[in-house]
Amino acid sequence: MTETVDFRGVRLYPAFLDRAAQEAMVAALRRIAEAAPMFHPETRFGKPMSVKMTSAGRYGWVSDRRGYRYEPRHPTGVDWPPIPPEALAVWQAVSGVERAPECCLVNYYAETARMGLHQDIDEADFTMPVVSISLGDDALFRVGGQERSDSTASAWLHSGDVCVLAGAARKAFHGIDRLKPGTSTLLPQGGRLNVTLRVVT
Ligand code: MD6
Ligand code: FE
Repeated sequence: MTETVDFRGVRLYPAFLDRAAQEAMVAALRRIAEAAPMFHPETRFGKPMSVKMTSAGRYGWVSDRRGYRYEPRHPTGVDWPPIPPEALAVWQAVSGVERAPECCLVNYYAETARMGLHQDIDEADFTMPVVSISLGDDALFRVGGQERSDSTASAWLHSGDVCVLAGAARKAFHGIDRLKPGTSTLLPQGGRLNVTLRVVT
């Protein structure tokens, strides 16, 4: 059994994926991006987000001036590709629930990309966890409480780490303050991939 660490109610699985498993996951994510190309979403205020994203699964997460939501198709109209077995295996190992994920959101962070403090609250059932996988450069992960004004704490996420937002932490505010460029050799172009798996409906 892999060791876990409790970080502000978030369950961390350090080095859950070994190098070979990380490489297999990256290959699976490249196939997703070939079928459903990465795009820079806009926030609902019309500002481009610094991360690029795409999805796999029954629903993909999209953002534009119409707001944040799940859609059954990529913005170009193509279906999202299926969630790869490598990602399903991580979900099955750590989620603790019977339901299968319906969305596999893939975020790419170039060196200077970040993600502001947010809650994952576009899903219907908050008893279902969110499972996240980090690949590539180290990232400074900030976690707070259920109110934006709650105090926060930060920890570095490394390539191969998995984290689970469940229970009281399911609606915790969280974000990525910055990357530490050059800390991983996994992605030839550098940067970081993050995969989040969720049940949407
Ligand atoms: C990231 N993660 O690690 C951003 N959301 O790049 C998230 O926004 C996130 O790590 C829900 C659950 C776990 C996460
Ligand atoms: Fe999130």
